[in-house]
Amino acid sequence: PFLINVLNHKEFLSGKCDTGFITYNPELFNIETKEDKELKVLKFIGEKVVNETKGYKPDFNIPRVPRVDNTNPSPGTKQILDEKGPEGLVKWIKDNKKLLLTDTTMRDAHQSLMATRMRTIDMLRIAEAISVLGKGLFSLEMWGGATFDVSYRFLKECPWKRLELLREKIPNILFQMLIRGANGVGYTNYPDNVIREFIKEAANSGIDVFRIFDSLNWLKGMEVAIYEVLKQGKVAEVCICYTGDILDDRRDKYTLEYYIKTAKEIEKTGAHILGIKDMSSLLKPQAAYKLISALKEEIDIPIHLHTHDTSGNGVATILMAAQAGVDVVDTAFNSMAGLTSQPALNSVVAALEYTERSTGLDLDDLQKISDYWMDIRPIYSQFESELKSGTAEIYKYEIPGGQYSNLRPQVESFGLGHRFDDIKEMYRIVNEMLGDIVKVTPTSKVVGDLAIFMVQNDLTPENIYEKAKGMAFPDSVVAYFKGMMGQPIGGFPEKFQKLVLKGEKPITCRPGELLEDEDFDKIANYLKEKYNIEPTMKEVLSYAFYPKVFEEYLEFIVRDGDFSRVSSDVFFYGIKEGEIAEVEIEEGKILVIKLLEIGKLDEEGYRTLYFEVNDSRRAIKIFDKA
Ligand code: 3PY
Ligand code: ZN
Repeated sequence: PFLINVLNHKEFLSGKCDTGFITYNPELFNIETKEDKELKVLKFIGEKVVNETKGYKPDFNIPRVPRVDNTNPSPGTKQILDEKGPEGLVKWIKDNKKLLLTDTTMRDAHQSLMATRMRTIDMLRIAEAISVLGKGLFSLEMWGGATFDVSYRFLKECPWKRLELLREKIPNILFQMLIRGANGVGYTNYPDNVIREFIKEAANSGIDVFRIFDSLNWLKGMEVAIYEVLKQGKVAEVCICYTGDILDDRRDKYTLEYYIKTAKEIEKTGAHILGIKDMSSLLKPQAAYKLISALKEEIDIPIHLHTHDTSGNGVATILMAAQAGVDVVDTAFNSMAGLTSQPALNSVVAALEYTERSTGLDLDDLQKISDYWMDIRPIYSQFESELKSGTAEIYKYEIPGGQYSNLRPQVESFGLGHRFDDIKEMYRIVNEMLGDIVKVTPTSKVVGDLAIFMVQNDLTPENIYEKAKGMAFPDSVVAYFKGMMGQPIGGFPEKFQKLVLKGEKPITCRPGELLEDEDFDKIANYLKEKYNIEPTMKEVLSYAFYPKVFEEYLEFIVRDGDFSRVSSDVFFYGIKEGEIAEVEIEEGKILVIKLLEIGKLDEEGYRTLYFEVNDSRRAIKIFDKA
């Protein structure tokens, strides 16, 4: 059966396979019969129905996938990069009068709105339509940030495969990822060779634009990543994270001068594009105008603005930035925009029609893509926050979009739901205690963890030095004060640092200088022995970033099955009584499954589920954990 699997495989037939082919397609080893797979999928559905949804499933619209002819996709920005290189692309951007747009729907928008849960299958269904109807977009941010680990951790699917499959279907628009400098796609510093190899593999798999940031705006933390992106011949978009308020004269740390100085330093690194990363939606419209106008005078590389709509002022910020001459802006299709996500793409396009900065994009075409996401979004509603409107209080708390929608459930998990307002206030106070720092993954987590810790233990800025003397602070806080996330502007508050480190010495150099190189061969051998696979570099890297999460993923695939082809309504809700669903268990193999009945609880605590599968009756027993 293994040989048959190989001979029938799409990549093998197309001759596109290389040495990684066998390990990279774990399904080849599924020498399982169709019956085994069928049983696994029935068990998976049974578990959902009995132990998660209790038989409840909302009605979902059938997603409207626009029909397009993509036999000859129009050349787009991807071709400009491939033909002219990063410098050619930069020249093209600078010669352009139009406002260029990035769509973030497949990365930051779902990360910020629905806890990063969007599955590859939902992206793939609209991918060809995006390549045709969205051909004029500058780029698609569709990888990196939290999507990497969430993909393995909760969706049980391979992020590398997502990248490669999307690349096949969208050959004409630049692909963009978010990389957290020396933290890569993780939450802590990794050895330099992990960052370098990761970038190399990502570039080879289809990433064109690497948006690099450091969570303290510490340039040293981005050095390795910048150098490697340049070496790979890809686009290095290096960020300043925006914090504070340049319109407020009382705030003298993150001033216009500070941003100009940092932007100049970034330009000197060889960066192709300056990214302004306003993760917390703090860049007010007039501030955007002031900042972009000044930067346009001072630096020569194009400017790409990333903001969120948490404050409700997102579109205004984009429009003011456009007026000041920003080159590219981040937006998300309307049905996936607003709130903690990006400002609305279709609305920005409409607002700029018949003006100097008109985007040249077709609103009717873009509407079709937005309609598709509108149909998909309700499937993920269980992951959305309760936030119903933009909030101006974000200017006070400075909490990043993704963290803001996640904070309440996190606080509730500590049993502190009733003290949510105190925790937000403490977040603000903790930021002051730390000396007003840039707050973005992972430093935003430090501030969040510390705020929760302080409220939990009734600590205040006044009593902490006595009361917390013997206390062990959260791991993230210790790592921060040790210097493992880099050096904050203005240094660490010494007294606080001493309290947390309890005599341990902090570092002041780049953490990567102290970390030993990762031993990739050792990881490969370990995976090979334990899982009987021939691991690719991508798999080795996934393990290097997230050993436990990656192993749990491998174990899930072997034990429970690979459900990446199962549609999302079935993946999250199973099938309800009386419903008929088409379930793809492997490429081209579709089972028509009807759930006839959920049986009563028996004496041993099981329920029998009766199915009709391709016209045959099947029954399975599931233990009811309730
Ligand atoms: C991430 O690091 O995932 C972010 O989106 C930071 O804003
Ligand atoms: Zn963001």
